[in-house]
Amino acid sequence: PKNQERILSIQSHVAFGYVGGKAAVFPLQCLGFDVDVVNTVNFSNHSGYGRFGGTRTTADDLERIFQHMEENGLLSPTRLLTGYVPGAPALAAVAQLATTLRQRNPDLVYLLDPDIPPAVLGDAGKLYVAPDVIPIYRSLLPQATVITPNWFEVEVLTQIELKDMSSLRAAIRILHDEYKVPNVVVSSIALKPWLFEALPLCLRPTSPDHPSPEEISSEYLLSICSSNNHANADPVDTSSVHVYLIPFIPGYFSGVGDLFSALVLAHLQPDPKPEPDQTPLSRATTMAIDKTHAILELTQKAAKLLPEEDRLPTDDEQDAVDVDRVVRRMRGRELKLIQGQ
Ligand code: PXL
Repeated sequence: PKNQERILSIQSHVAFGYVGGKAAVFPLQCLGFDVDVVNTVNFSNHSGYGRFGGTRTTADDLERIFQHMEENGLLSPTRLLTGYVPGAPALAAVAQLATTLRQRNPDLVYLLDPDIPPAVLGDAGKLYVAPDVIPIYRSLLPQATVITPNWFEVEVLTQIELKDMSSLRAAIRILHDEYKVPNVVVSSIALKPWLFEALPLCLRPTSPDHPSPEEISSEYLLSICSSNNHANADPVDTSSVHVYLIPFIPGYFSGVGDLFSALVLAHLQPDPKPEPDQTPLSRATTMAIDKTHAILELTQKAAKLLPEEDRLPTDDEQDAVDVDRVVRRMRGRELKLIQGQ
């Protein structure tokens, strides 16, 4: 069936390494999709290196590319993937295109990764400032088939502070009901004590060496996916929620979320007969988590074999004065996508 499937991927490009489109396109091609690629930035490497540069694609340039593709009849993807888009004008251009593609094809499978950079201001704790991309993302949400926000992005989009199970439920419900997103995946959630306590006993991890909830919690991440079953027009809560417990691989890796989102999109098959207890989204999320975890394990294993200077631990003070040190560490932590294909 993939023979007929064409994904339009709109994400960042880096010359060296694997984030944005570089983390998404090759895996999608390996899975048999034709992928059309529009670059939202053209950088040397990802921003975690400390030194990076290149150009951002302007809204004008994006519109020109979309317009010429349109004139040539090249704009009929079956799936759409949008990731990091720098700045409100460029994001508005992407939003316009997504809306057009959705109107043209109600069956379009659109994965929106709402990348909202946190701005930290002042020293009176963390004060997050709403950048001008937030209202654009909110207006774009109803076009999406599935979104993959992180914890912070859920809080910003819904304006709900996630501090207990009822606020978490309320936030997901807002995404389903108010913003009409049928499928939501929140990946990489730190297993906070209140989340740990909320897990059913059969899911709660135990560790003989680390018996306290805090210690056990630090060894795992949670992912949550939720699908709304609005098809039967039932106004009561009919969502299916699945929770995943993932062994935590420590360290700073970039592009993991971009790889994960691409895999969720690739494996999302509207299946009339999923396995019992599965939904199309939970099936896709399972496969995406398995594969992302395997790539991360391979990446970590390879990083451990590097010469010592290339696997330096983070040291904020040292890193601030020695960017070369940061570069060496980052270079050794690029995802092993090719080796793990
Ligand atoms: O989502 C990762 C990512 C994507 N694109 C660019 C980045 C990063 C992470 O650092 O710098 C340009």
